[in-house]
Amino acid sequence: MNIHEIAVIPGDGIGKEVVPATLEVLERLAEIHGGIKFQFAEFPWSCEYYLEHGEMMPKDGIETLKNFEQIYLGAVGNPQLVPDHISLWGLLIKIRRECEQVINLRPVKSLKGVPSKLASDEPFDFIVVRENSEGEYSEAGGSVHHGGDEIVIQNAVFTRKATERAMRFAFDLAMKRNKKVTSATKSNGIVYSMPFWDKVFHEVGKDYPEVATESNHIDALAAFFVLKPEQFDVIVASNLFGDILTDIGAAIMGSIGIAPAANINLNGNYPSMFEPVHGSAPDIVGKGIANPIGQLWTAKMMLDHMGYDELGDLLMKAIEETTASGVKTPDIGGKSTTAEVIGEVLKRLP
Ligand code: GGG
Repeated sequence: MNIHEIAVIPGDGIGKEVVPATLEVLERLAEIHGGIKFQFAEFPWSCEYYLEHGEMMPKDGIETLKNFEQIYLGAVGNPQLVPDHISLWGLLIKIRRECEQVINLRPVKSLKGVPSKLASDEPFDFIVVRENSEGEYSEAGGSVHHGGDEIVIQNAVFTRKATERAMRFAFDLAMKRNKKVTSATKSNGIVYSMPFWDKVFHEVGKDYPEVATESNHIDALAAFFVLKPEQFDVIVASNLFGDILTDIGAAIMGSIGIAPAANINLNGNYPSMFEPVHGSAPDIVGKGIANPIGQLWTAKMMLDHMGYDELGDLLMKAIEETTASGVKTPDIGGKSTTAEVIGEVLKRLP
């Protein structure tokens, strides 16, 4: 029996509802496989933990996580309790950085039975490669003249190493898909980092002559997400642009409740982390109607990453059969609860 140790961080809000619900599905998939077992260790790190301890995770939290194969996370943030930048940098971004999860992968795909918000019914299936280690998410900057005419400077950081790494990842991925990469830029307005981004994109592209390339300014690209998403294959974007684009991606899929994400450690020296795109959704906490599909699809990404593609495919088939059957939470036009969706997915596994 192959035992896989997974660190589980439900986090805040609906993370505490969808994470435990989906663990049951992962356990069932391990049973179907027959030769593996997931050993889940749950950590209560969250905004409530911060109120009690003055920090989002203990001092040795990262060292603890590094002992696990993967990290399975729900949602982070409760602005009623802790300012968002403290909770995000104290947990989510801290883990991404310290576990060297340098690529954030976010599929954007139309799902059977989920009404798209778009005018056209044409299916779409693309993936955003988000640079996950630097860019606009940086600690570089500062502020002066507090309380008066304040001056605040926030620097974006773009290194050759991380930019090229994200580009190469995107091109390698495109080689396994439909051989097209679109770069999200804004080099007409942002005069240092984005022309550099374009230059690296162009240079790396030369190593992949079979891959078609295009560069779109982020504002136009955001509009194309809505107007003609079927034209995309792989998109490469900086940290902030990728974050914004994938919320639009989730919206065109039908709901932010169904969008998955994976933070990938490329060296295999530390765990990768799997978390849905959605946040803690305080408005629906406790109602039992949080959509578990984003978390389940995230579990599929974790299974694929671990080399259990056949289990990931079984899970995805069960998810699509469930949404197509009409067993759906209200955000995607149904009347079902979180538990009912999970029950239906379990029923549809062999
Ligand atoms: N599911 C993880 C989560 O709670 N994300 C909320 C969020 O604001 N994330 C920002 C980011 O991905 O950079």
